[in-house]
Amino acid sequence: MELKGKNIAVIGMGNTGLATADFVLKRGGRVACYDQKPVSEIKGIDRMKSGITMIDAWDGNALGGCDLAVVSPGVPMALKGIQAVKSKGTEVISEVELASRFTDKKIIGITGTNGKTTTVTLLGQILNNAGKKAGVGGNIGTPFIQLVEHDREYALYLLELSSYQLEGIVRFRPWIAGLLNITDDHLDRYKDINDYAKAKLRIFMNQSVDDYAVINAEDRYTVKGKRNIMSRPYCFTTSKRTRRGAYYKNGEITFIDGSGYKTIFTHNNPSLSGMHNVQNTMACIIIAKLLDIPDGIIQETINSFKGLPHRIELVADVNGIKYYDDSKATNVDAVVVALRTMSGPVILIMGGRDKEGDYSPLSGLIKEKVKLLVVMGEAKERITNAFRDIVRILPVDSMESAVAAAVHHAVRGDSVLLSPACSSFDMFLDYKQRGEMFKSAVMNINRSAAHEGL
Ligand code: UMA
Repeated sequence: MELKGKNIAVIGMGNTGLATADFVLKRGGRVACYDQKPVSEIKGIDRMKSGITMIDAWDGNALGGCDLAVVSPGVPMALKGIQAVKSKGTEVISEVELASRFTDKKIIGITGTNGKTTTVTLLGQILNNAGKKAGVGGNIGTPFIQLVEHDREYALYLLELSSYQLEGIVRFRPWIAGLLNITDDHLDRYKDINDYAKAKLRIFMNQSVDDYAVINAEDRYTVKGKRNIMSRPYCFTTSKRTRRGAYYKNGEITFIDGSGYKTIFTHNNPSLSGMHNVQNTMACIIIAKLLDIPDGIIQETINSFKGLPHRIELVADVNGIKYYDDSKATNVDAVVVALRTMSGPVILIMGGRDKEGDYSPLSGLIKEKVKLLVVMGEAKERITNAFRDIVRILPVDSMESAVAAAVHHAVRGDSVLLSPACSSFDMFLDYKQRGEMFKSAVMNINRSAAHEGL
């Protein structure tokens, strides 16, 4: 694809927009950018010198003359301005689509509501340990377009893909596409879960019979979506056997390739505990086997994998009270997973920016395990309304107050769990900052407990 002399509109100037603008400028294109924030608040824009025009009023007409518009994941495709650009006949795509047009390397794409980052991280380590030079990025952090800038360094790409990124693909075609699960999320952006599932299932839309689909056989929406897939399916399951894919029983994962060939892996690393992590590990095993990675390397990497920060991360044990940072739990299903792994009474900290999902799947677990629910952020009221009849609720205004309230009510044997079920953008930069604030509040207690000789 030729970018020289082309007028490219870049919508949203976060990490994706900045990397896209950089990429286009380096190839001799002209860039017109839009962001709802004033230019003075856009970090990193200064490093781009000439060739870039900022548009400060967004009505779609301002970008009417562009050859192509590249939309950042956080900017909804349904925005009026974007639809206006489209209606003028301009192609509107996501950055992953643009990046894919500049590489011939094979792509492994992983999507799903939960578990994407763990799966991509574990698989990235398996590839690395096998000596395969993979560019790892996408929703996990480094924009794909930034990796493609160094295309020659990579043998293949491993991408975490969000529904937002998949909304804007046209020809993007992963050689292996993995879909881990689909549960309620981002319903502030999608009409309903079917609409959200449709966006996720786009990961398979350009695959052919030469490609592979790695699919959760126990997820209602992924199984439904499987019917329309052209590529070769490999399923993973924890409750039955499969003819081709992977299944789990009593601490063992069996990979089976459809011809009768089987190989067995053990799964007993505490950093990968919980059935959700068994599923993530099975997806990794299937993909690693498709890549002909030796069993020994796969097994060793699974055994030595350390859990990720902000995912049911045990941050402290003070006076017999355990503190868990699960800030990455930005939807209801992730909180279900976290609560299932807790033993003993739980003080749960929830809240943040509401995604308009249904909180009721949490009712049973809250009734059974949660002794106090501390709520914060914009979703405070909706969460309170959902659970006021089944648990004691305490509203707070900051992370420090949330942790202080939890400490006040906790006794030996309890767990304090930050698992918000919401995004963080109402009070924090992102889920990482939210998790760090929780950790530092917990560490402060830890210090004062030590000081008081407790
Ligand atoms: N903006 C607008 N108009 C809007 C919305 C946003 O102008 O209507 C502007 C904002 O002012 C801001 C910019 O767009 O300046 C932000 O763009 P962005 O939200 O796309 O953020 P990026 O920094 O480009 O990060 C994105 C992903 N963010 C989102 O999808 C919200 C990052 O995933 C990803 O790591 C990065 O691209 C690289 O691929 C984060 C995320 O929260 C982790 N993802 C969601 C999730 O995991 O649930 C999908």
